[in-house]
Amino acid sequence: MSTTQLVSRSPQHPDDVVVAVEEADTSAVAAAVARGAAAQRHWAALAAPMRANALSLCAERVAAAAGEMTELGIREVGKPRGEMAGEVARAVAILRYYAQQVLDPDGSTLPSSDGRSLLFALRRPHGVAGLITPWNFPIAIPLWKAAPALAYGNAVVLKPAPQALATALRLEELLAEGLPEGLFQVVAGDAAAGQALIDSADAVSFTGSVKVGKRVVSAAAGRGIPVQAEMGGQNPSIVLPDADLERAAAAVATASMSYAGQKCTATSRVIVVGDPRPFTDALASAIESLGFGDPSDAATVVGPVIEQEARAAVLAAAEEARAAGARVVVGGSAPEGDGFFVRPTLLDGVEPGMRIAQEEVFGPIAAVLGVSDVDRAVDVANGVRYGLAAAVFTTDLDSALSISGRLEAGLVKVNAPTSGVDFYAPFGGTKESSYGPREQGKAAREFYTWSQTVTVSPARG
Ligand code: UN1
Repeated sequence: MSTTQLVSRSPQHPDDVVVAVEEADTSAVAAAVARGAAAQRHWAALAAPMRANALSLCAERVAAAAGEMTELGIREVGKPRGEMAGEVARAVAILRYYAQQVLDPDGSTLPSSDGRSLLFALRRPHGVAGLITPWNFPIAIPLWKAAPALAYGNAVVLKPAPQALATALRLEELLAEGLPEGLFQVVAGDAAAGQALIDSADAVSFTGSVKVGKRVVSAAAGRGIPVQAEMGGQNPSIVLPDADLERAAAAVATASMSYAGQKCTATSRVIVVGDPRPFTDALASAIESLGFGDPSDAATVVGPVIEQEARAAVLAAAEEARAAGARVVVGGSAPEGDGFFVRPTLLDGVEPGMRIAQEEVFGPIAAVLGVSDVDRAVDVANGVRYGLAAAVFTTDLDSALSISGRLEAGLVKVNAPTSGVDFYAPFGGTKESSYGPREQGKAAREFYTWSQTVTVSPARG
């Protein structure tokens, strides 16, 4: 039998192989799910305070390894130091939060129809949660799925993106210090392993592209198991004439370019109401002032993109937009060298129908679209198939409230970057960006459990 090696390379130094392991085949994935199922039966039967203690221990293990995980993330996915350290801190906070959620009410009582019975509804775990995660948040996304899955009594089998495999494998070792054996397992693989996981898990949670997400959703639905998918975005930031120009420019620069724009919540369309020139100038200088280069440097905000194809896609998107009539304001080129760097790129003169304003590039590229009024801004903002995040920049409360209410986006920010989420708040989008129940916060319980309604009537009398 032939085996395939999965290789994860550092995007800033592609010769640096971070990890190379054998790919799990279909039967290895099925075996992991079977081990998870056995472990889950004991785990779900444990007293809740013991599950809470185990998750707290996991949090402490990850916290103790924070420096190491930060270095590994910088090396493996090229996330700049400040953001990577923040992500590891977020991962620890997620574990601590769900350790306590274990002890939250897990159901409700209802009045009985005869006045004598006890009627209650409670939540029960599915069994083994299959998690399929991207490389861009190599520790936070696996944990914002795994922590609630575990807290509510499930086992987890995680199939991370190959580009983030080393970080996931190290996370598996750290969690093994807090959890019973077999409860949190990582399988190394690509599409075939993902399919094998969908074929054997009891619930599937996915984050990644719309194209893959749609396949995941239909495969899981075909088996009749719960599925949620968080997919792409084409996120707008609307700038009104009364916005604080400098602050708005700084926020949009961060939202579009930090971590080289590789977030499903990144701003890729900047919709300016009125004359777009003053804001475009302010945004261009805010972008040019962002630290660009080596992600291990604490001053860096924009590091490399994940791989060669990603860099080529950014350059091709800029060139295609230019050919369609847009202007490259800054960037549009790649520096010499073997790392996958591409300069933060801002385009203006973009029309809503252009591909750059419709599809996700997933890189450090954003487009300015000028519009005449607020109604047009809202129409343009909503005129895409995605609906994940949107922002409005204004100093007028009425505008903020009325525009927020008209935006087709799961997350709306007023005077704040589209990117950046609070792990204790519901997270997800609308339209083609998301499918299924919300992630994170208390909302996660709905996905990782099912509801059972119980009636207990008196045996006598
Ligand atoms: C963030 O903006 O902090 O894959 C989180 C992504 C999103 C997470 C964004 N699911 O980029």
